[in-house]
Amino acid sequence: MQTCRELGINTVGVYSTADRDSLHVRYADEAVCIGPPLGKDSYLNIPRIIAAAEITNADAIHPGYGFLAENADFAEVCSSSGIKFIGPQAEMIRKMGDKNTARETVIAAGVPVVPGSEGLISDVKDAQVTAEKIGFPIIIKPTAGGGGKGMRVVNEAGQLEKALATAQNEAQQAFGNSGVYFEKFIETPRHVEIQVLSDQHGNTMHLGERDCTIQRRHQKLIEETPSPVVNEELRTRMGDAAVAAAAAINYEGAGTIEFLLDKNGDFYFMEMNTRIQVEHPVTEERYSVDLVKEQILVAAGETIAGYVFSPKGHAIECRINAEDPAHSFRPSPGELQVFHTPGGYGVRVDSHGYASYRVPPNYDSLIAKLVVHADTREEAIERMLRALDEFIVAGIKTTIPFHKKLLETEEFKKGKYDTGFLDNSGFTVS
Ligand code: MV4
Repeated sequence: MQTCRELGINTVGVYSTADRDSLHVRYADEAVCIGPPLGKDSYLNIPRIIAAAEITNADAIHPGYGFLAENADFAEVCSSSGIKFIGPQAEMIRKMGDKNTARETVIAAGVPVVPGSEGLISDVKDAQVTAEKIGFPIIIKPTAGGGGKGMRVVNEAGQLEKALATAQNEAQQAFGNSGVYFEKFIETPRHVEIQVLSDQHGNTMHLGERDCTIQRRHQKLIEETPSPVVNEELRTRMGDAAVAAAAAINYEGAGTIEFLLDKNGDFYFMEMNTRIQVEHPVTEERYSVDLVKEQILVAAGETIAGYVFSPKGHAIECRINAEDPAHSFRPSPGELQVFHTPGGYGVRVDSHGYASYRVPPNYDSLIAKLVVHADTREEAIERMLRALDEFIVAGIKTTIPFHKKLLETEEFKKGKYDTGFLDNSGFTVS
């Protein structure tokens, strides 16, 4: 909505009854209530959203980064209703949404993947033979999953039969699809993803990487660019691989190719996110680009041919969540009695909150993205610590104390951390 205001495009916000007071409702030129809090009755209800678009005469829908943002059926209904879905075509979402199909698609495009099964594994015999060939430990992944949901590590042959059955059952329960595939389990990797942008004319480019290794139970907490462990040579190789993956499906829009980076500096395709992501602002800061504006322009048929970026400095995002880091990050909804956001040179806050706003208990706990940009990583860390000190929230618990402590650790300062850091290192906030 902020971008549209600058572009002279009028906006309609949709909201559930739990979100009446959210800032997106006030930023919109018009707002339509689409139902009660439960997703199926509002934000996941395709007919209600299409109805809201039709009564307001909307030309296009920006799906954001949750709910229906990667729902191929929704993209298809938009298209057949004459509404431009700001994102890729339904077929592209479908191909990348099925993780085994995505894997096969990028293999054909020459993108490196972790050694694994050829296709889905259904029977125990096939599982044993394939796992022995790959070598333990292996990881069983649901093809309809993503973001780490429903994955299982198997350390030895004796555990395989039971693990396979459990994984298939859980996949069926969670996704309505029991399909699973195997990969060699990479120990303590880093999560490094590449931002791509494609237009409708066959042009694809990448905008470098984001290091999203600081996660807790598959929830990212800090993202930064550039990655402390990616040099120009590696960036070029990962960027080329990401562009090849997007080009393989004739991609359109902004997308992210997720890679695992192992201790030896080898990288492997994990999955593609066919949406703008929460952490896109760090790329915006380093590349001086409004990625949402680019999404809208390519959706309108503009070309990206001739785009040249001059990345500069270092950007870090801390996710400020309504959670209590001293109590296992349990949700902490409620009124923002005080909400003083930091500012000053190189500091950006994206939020739907304000003082007196009540964070509802219904949805994701993210209440603000605190993003800093500086010339160097060291200065960015100092700037972030300064901004975290200025950020005052009262009435609820937030992840601010967690970030203050984490940014002071030697591991973070040196950039020497991996995906096991939060879940296994014993790092806590009291
Ligand atoms: C893996 C892996 C190790 N080996 N695949 C989790 C999220 C999903 N996108 C990929 N995930 C993983 N896939 C192989 N073959 C370890 C993870 C993983 C992980 C990856 C990135 C960041 C944090 C993670 C935490 C646990 C597991």
